Amino acid sequence: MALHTHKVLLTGFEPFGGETINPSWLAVKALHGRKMLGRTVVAAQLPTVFDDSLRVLNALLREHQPELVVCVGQAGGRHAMSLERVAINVNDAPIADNAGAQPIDTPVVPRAPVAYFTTLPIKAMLAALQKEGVRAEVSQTAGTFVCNHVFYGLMRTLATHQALRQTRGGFVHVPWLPEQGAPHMSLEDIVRGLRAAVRCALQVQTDQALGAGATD
Ligand code: PCA
Repeated sequence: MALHTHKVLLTGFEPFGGETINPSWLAVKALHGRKMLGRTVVAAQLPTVFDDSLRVLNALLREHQPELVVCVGQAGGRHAMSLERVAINVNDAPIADNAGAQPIDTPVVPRAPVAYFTTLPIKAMLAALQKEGVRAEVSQTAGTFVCNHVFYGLMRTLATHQALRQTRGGFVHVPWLPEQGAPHMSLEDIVRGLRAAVRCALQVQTDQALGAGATD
């Protein structure tokens, strides 16, 4: 049986689409090495590249055997931190990734299920973020670009690897920073929101346990 390492893995992405910063990486980097409820946060950057992103993520999962994984990405145009509910088995890139690839209607993993749900307690996390005064929402789509690709690959790996069977994981999209355009959120709020989200996920196993209701 795998040992529990008491680690939380947070990932952010490198800038993409011609931008020079990505708030997802800046935010998780700010939490690297922090202790949360007795666990140590490990932050890592993923390439915004379809192929390489999952290679890097899977290597991090093997190395750290984390108890909890939250992958974070930028979603320009969203006004709130988006707690993603579902990853779908499709790549349909609206723009080229950082290696110039633009897959259209290909599976993330061939002959694998259509979708996976997050195993994070997103309703409890929503309440935790709102209590912190950070704008948040449950989102029903992580898109069809590299973020959904990573989210699907994460959930597929967690679902199929015996050594990771106790690891829970999911995906959070964050808005632009003020210097990138509107709508935006401050880095301070994004970091505070992620911290509250992780602490909540460490304390609450599932939303079923909470009996949480619908959000809309
Ligand atoms: N956001 C992109 C990929 C990398 C990132 O930060 C997305 O939403 O797919």
